[in-house]
Amino acid sequence: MAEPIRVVVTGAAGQIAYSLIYQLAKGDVFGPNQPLYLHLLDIPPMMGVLEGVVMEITDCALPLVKGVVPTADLSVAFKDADAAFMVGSMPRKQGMERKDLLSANVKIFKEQGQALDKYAKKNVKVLVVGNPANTNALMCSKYAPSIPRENFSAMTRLDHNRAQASLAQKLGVGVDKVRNVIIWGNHSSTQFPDASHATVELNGTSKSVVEAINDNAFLQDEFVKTVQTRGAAVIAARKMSSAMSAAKAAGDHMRDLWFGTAPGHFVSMAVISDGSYSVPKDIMFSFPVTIKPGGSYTIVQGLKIDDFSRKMLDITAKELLEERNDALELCSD
Ligand code: NAX
Repeated sequence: MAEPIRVVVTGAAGQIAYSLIYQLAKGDVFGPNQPLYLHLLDIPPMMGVLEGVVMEITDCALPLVKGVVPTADLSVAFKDADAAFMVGSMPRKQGMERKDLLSANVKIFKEQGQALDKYAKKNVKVLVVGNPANTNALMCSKYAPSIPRENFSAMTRLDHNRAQASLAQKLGVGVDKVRNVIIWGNHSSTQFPDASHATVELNGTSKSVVEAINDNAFLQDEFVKTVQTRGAAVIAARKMSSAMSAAKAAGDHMRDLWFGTAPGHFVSMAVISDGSYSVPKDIMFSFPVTIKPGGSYTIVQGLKIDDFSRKMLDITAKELLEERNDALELCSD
């Protein structure tokens, strides 16, 4: 059996972590032959709840789990980390302005970036889930200069999975028959869910989703809005935000970083922009990517961007630039 790896989950007493930890512990993400230590970070008032989570992990009796380290100490949490799921963040409270929320999170992700820099392995893979995820990932990476920027990404996989499932429903096919949807930009309501490069397998042959649906008004309006507002729809129904599907998406994202994407498939993840598709550089922007085993990703190049898509990409890029500039201003305080 392989040497155990060290996997950090922050926000470990929260609801996404509750679903995520089980997937990690049973081998769904790093494989059924990969033992691991779970490093579970939360804030001091949550240590009691976290103790209950640790009891449950023990009671699952899962052989891949070689140890569990519950902690509120960043130096313990990030020590020798191979992979980190950054789920914990400051939630928006009533009366809180967007800038107050950003300010609280810049502080959290600055400290956690510094801890990653100091204690984690240099090849650690860092996935930021906690919102505002793109800008939190950017800040985390900024304060971890000894770790390559390409090792940081933010999660838009839930939006990607939502888009794929929504198209499959519309087409009346299984979700596995639809591939290569794209989420561009921010994990926020400005994201651009794009079906124009997606394909669907119908009766054994691959066809463009645009042709199969043959309804541009639907693809540019209802489909886009449904995916953009799906999180709010879940909250309205469940009275709590998406957790099971968010944890599944985080697992999908990290598994693809670990094992690579299947040939001919691309997935969406927010990575540092290199200027592809005329997106401003140095923001964490969700692009279509292919990934080689071990986590080296390539932004898919050469996709045709029509006028509608250009407008949508520019809107979400503008929001990310504003978030980045606000965050940078807050750090200089
Ligand atoms: P919960 O409120 O259930 O859990 C968050 C946990 O984080 C709490 O236990 C809290 O004590 C902890 N925490 C807060 N500050 C911390 C810190 N400085 N260090 C360590 N832990 C800390 O939220 P949950 O539903 O699990 O959501 C977690 C985050 O994911 C939120 O920011 C949420 O907005 C974000 N989401 C991101 C998604 C994405 O697609 N990128 C989708 C789902 C989700 O909305």
